[in-house]
Amino acid sequence: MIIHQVPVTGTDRKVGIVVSRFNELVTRELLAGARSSLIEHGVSDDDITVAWVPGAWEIPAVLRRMARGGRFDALIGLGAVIRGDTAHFDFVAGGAADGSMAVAMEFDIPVVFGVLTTENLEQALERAGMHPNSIPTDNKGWESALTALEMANLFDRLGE
Ligand code: INI
Repeated sequence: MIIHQVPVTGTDRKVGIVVSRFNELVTRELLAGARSSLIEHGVSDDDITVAWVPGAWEIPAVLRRMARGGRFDALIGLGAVIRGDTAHFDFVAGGAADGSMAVAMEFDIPVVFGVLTTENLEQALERAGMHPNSIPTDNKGWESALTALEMANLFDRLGE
């Protein structure tokens, strides 16, 4: 049996992050969590590229741009779609998810879906690690960074 289980290390990794401004109170915490996590796992701050977009709907198009350039080992989309805010929750959340997956498939690159889809703001704050009792790893941005590094290492291990 051959088992591939790779470490979550980020030395020399280049990571692109697309983060949406909608619900920025939440998304800036996701971004802070992702950045801290990447750095803690060995990624240089200079190797992290961040692009802000208006809303989660816009994330996939910018992920695609980043993927097309071929400069990144992994990409992360960060956003917060809150059902209470919108009648078109399903369209925005579904479009962001489907579009992000399409980029991963088209360009054969790890794309992490770090877009919160919650019923209300409270749930979103909790998943961004903003609850008074939260610890850094409760932040989904932090978790997204770990996923990105593990997937980049796994892609390398598996080769073409
Ligand atoms: N975008 C979000 O990121 N989160 C939301 O909760 C949201 N709501 O509630 O509508 C939202 N809408 C904007 C959308 O992402 C686009 O920016 C907009 O439709 C323009 O294309």
